[in-house]
Amino acid sequence: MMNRTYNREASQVETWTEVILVYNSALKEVGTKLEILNDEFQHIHRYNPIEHIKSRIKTSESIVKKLKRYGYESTIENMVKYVNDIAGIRIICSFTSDIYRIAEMISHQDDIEILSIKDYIEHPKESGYKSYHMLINVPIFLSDRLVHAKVELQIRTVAMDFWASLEHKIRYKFEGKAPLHIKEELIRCAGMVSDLDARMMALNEEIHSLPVDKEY
Ligand code: 0O2
Repeated sequence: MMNRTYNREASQVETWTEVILVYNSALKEVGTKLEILNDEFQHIHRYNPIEHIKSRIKTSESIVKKLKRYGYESTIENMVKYVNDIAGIRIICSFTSDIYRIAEMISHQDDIEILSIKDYIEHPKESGYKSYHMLINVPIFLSDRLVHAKVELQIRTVAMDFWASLEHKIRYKFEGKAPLHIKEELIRCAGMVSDLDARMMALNEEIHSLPVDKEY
């Protein structure tokens, strides 16, 4: 079986349709892996670490925009090589501890190669953005060959996702030049999100440590 790696031998990628087919397959592969992990976790620990999953293929317009920002020509070769989030999966968890649990479970899977990790929870962005990003390389078995595709995983809590959605909307509306008081308020809200996440996690841990048959 011929081993063709999309990220490394991008020149062999023939058509846009074929590329999108591969990235779509990568989303399906990783989606199934995540569902299995969630089901098994539910079976053993009686709860789901994943609240919900959103996946998407980046639009051609956004791909072209990103390539332009990076200073590359809009070619299929460049897009496969330089745009890391053509296939993206957002995993929304209840608690911060679930994020690291999921990340660890994924990194233990032999067929997945971890290309990079960005922990914006430990090191939030200047904007206040918090999320855990993993760039992974996934094998796809086609009818006559094996190919690989990059998938960007963004793992975050419900509260982090709520914040990121509004901040994204604001950034988009003002094209990155939002009024200072809005930026400052967003940073304050990011602090509240962190506080809420920490308190909810502590509450959850306390609930789990208390016996159920005792009167309080
Ligand atoms: P969009 O419109 O969401 O697709 P890379 O993707 O690795 O080449 P970068 O910027 O170094 O480029 O990667 P990073 O920091 O991991 O960010 C990737 C994605 O995370 C972004 O994709 C956003 O979806 C999200 N993100 C990063 N920073 C912020 C932030 O400050 N606020 C919000 N709301 N989201 C953020 P895109 O393509 O930049 O944008």
